Amino acid sequence: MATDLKVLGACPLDCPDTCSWEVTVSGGRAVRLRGNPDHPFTRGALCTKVNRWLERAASPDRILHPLRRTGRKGEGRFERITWDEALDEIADRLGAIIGEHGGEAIWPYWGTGTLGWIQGCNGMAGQRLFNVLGASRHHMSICSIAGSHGLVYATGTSAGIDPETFALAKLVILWGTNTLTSGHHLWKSIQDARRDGAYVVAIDPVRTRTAKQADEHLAPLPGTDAALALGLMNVIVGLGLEDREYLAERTLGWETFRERVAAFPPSRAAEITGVPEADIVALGERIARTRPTAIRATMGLQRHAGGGATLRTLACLPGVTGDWALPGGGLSYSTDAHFPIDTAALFRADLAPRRTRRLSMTRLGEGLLEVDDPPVKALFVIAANPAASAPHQSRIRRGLAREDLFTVVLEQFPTDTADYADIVLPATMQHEHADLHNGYGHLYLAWNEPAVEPPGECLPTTETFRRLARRMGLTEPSLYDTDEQLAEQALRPTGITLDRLRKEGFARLPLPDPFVPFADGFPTPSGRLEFVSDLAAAAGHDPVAGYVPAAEVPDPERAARYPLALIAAAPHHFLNTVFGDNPELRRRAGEPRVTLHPDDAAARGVRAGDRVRVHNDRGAFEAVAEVSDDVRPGVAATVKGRWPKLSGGANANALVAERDSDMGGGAVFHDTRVQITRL
Ligand SMILES: Nc1nc2c(c(=O)[nH]1)N[C@H]1C(S)=C(S)[C@@H](COP(=O)(O)OP(=O)(O)OC[C@H]3O[C@@H](n4cnc5c(=O)[nH]c(N)nc54)[C@H](O)[C@@H]3O)O[C@H]1N2
Ligand SMILES: Nc1nc2c(c(=O)[nH]1)N[C@H]1C(S)=C(S)[C@@H](COP(=O)(O)OP(=O)(O)OC[C@H]3O[C@@H](n4cnc5c(=O)[nH]c(N)nc54)[C@H](O)[C@@H]3O)O[C@H]1N2
Ligand code: SF4
Ligand SMILES: [Mo]
Repeated sequence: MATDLKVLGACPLDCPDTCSWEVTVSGGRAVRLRGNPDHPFTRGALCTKVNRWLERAASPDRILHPLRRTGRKGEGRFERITWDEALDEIADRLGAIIGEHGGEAIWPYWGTGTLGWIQGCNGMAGQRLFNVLGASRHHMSICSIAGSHGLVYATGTSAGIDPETFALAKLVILWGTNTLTSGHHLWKSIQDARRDGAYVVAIDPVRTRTAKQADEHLAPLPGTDAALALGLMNVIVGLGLEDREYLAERTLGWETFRERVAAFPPSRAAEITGVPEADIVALGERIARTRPTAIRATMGLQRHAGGGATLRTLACLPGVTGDWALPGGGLSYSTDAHFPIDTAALFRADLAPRRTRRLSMTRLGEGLLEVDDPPVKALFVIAANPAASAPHQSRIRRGLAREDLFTVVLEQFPTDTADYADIVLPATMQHEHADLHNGYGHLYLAWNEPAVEPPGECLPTTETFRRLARRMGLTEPSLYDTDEQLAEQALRPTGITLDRLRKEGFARLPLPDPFVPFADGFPTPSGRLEFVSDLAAAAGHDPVAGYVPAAEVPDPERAARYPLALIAAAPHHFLNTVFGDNPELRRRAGEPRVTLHPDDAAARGVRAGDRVRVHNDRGAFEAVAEVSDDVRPGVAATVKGRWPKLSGGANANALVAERDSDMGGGAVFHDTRVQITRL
């Protein structure tokens, strides 16, 4: 009797936890998927979403063959074609476009469908080919970049503390992060801390499922967190409990920053944030007297026009208290930058004829409708669903509908974006291809070994681009590197070999445990935590860390027309738009909803269960109203990830501006003013 085979892999989704998983293969079929019990962070559990992975892989909707459009753009009508036909057509069209407009008329648009270094957006699979063609460069601005930039000005890197050290904290602050939804494995470390007496505070305009589990919840107005942080530091300094030795030895610019802190007494912080002054004083005192204090601040916090400054200023708080020096103290954002992956070796920028222009992921509408010289004539969408996930939906749709745009979509499912494709290419799922991953919420690398043969004619992204390169007659040898060669090149600086990773499935970075990242200084120009930064000044920012207001939320004119600030955060049952079409998860998630405070609902004659229209001058979506003081007055809460075509044609991104945040050109998803009207 054939025995079942167990194959180790990793979850590819854009989630900090990057779970290690084990696929059971029987008779060539994947019959079971579970979390790896031996992985210290996964601890045997996946999540509500990925527990349905194999069901998703076997879905009748899965795209299994290349397709060519037969209907109008956006209609989603296609005919099956062969790979040969698809590659011929793509090679011909690209050749003609390059001949007429040059390589920059091509935009390879990678999304976060998989974070892999080989198949996914971290490694920008296919980038080498696009370099050879001289294509425009893709700026991955959609998710975390503003906060990363802000942290670099303060601590020299976006890589904060190891989330596993939260188990050692005595005070845990969950700041603009919904742990139990958007990366629940950290909760185990928080529970460990709690068993040792730690106190947990959530700071979120919405009383999320995480905030409900916390000991205390503060609900600031969206985009005001830097003012709150300054108020808290003001309380600490007022008590004389700042860590003077740490400030003298490990930080730069304290004298100047202290003046800024002095300008934010709790009364002023209360006025800006809407958090009661007494609560700010109480939390400030608690932080002042509790060592170590661990702050978890993730991407939700920086989806505002002042998002970069927010993370920059939050990172100053553990500098004032000296927490950065302690295991279990400091701030955690994304551990990505701790992984010394050789990106230069992977991307091979040297293959490009010259340094080409960069187009921003969050400005797709602009890129397709306004960018000229040359205009974008060919769009490759790779593991992305911008018609659902990127800002200003109606503009994106107008751009995608351009008859003179040649769009190729590499997809697993018939998304709203795929509906606009000229050619759809069928993509493998994670258990069908090889990939290399790192967590951005822990310190482990993972190797994902393919467990089964791909269904139908699905191909991994790397193989798709190898075949296209061959079809285009390109001779650059590195375009044909195998997945294993790519992984070896990427891994070289990590000190962990592919052989070992393959054998063990995962490996922690060779760092001390517990890991205190800045014990020997910060990777800033001064080697210290920089309250005042020359780099920030040179980039046109305030040299001193501080509070930069959001764009729409505090704008009185906009507030008069659109009185509610909309937050569309991570949904519990979907991962961005992945699983947004899964019947069981949709059933559990229920209809699209928007939650209003009872006062705001009453002012609009809205009762729980009413159908409402959420709208502003950019667009609208429909939802069922939920009335609850889980949201603070003035805020309306919904989630991202809904498929427009399954939700009446639009989702929250119909209302979001195509605007850059203060740093890095990040997106401003939670900086959106709206009105809500009963239907
Ligand atoms: N289940 C699930 N998990 C996910 C995802 C998903 O779609 N579903 N998405 C993944 C991805 S791509 C990412 S980037 C991460 C994102 O995960 P998070 O970083 O957690 O980001 P968000 O869900 O956008 O926002 C988190 C919380 O911040 C709050 N918030 C919004 N604005 C503000 C503010 O101005 N101040 C404060 N204090 N709070 C604010 C929101 O109400 C929300 O509860 O999660 C990943 N994990
Ligand atoms: N309103 C609002 N909008 C948001 C956010 C928010 O907080 N609020 N969050 C933003 C954030 S943080 C992010 S990261 C973006 C995400 O936005 P995108 O990067 O566009 O990600 P998704 O919408 O999840 O689309 C990913 C697609 O990749 C496909 N896919 C998955 N794996 C593979 C693969 O191996 N190969 C190929 N070819 N395809 C694959 C999936 O089927 C899916 O359709 O959304 C952003 N949008
Ligand atoms: S989505 Fe996150 S929690 Fe769920 S399996 Fe993937 S990595 Fe783990
Ligand atoms: Mo993200």
